[in-house]
Amino acid sequence: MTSLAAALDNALTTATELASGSFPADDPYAVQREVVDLRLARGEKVVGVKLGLTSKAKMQQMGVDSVIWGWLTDAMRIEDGGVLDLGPRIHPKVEPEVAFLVRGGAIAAVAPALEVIDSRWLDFKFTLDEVIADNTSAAGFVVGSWQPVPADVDDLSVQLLIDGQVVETGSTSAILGDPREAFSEALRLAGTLEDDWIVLAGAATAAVRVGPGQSVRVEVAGLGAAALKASS
Ligand code: 0L1
Ligand code: MG
Repeated sequence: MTSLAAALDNALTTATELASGSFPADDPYAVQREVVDLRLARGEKVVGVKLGLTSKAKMQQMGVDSVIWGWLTDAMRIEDGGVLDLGPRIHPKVEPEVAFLVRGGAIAAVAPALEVIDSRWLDFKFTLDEVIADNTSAAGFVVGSWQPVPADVDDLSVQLLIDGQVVETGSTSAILGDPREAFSEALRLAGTLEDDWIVLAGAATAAVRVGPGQSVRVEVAGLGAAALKASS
């Protein structure tokens, strides 16, 4: 086990931040796998994968031109309308996404989704290698009702609401031009996608900090909504 994986796992389980630059990471995806294996050793199960940095804005911010990916586990899942426990979080943010359901290595259905990201790095500041090692900041997710994939899934309007107020608006086109591209990237990067896994395609807008007691909702035109409530 690398010292970086151990430090990231400690940051996760104690909700404390690590200072960027503290550890070298020769192979950030190998460290990421170690971090996820520690979660699996505690009884969690892989339920899918997520894509990150799928919008041009986020890629430019990190100075990269390709997506990153990480693992989703059952412990990260929050039921639609359920509670995000802020107790074990450091500085959580929410972002509006779409999720795909996998069957036979292909897309079986789509749903509106929320991702909760919570970097284990101090002040959400990190290098690309560091955020990859940190399982791409994955912390939680909500998936709404599965729907057949509409023909215009590449340009559906998306709204993120906090306590009933719209705080971000965007389009599914912000996700690699077409969120189905994110599914293809997930398949390419993960090598295999198992039946009933969830693929979180990436954010349609910037992420927004979520605080105690806040209600968070994503609305995707034609797909419906998904929601969570942060604990107080
Ligand atoms: O899901 C994401 O796009 C997050 C990727 C990591 C960068 C971040 O934490 O903002
Ligand atoms: Mg995301």
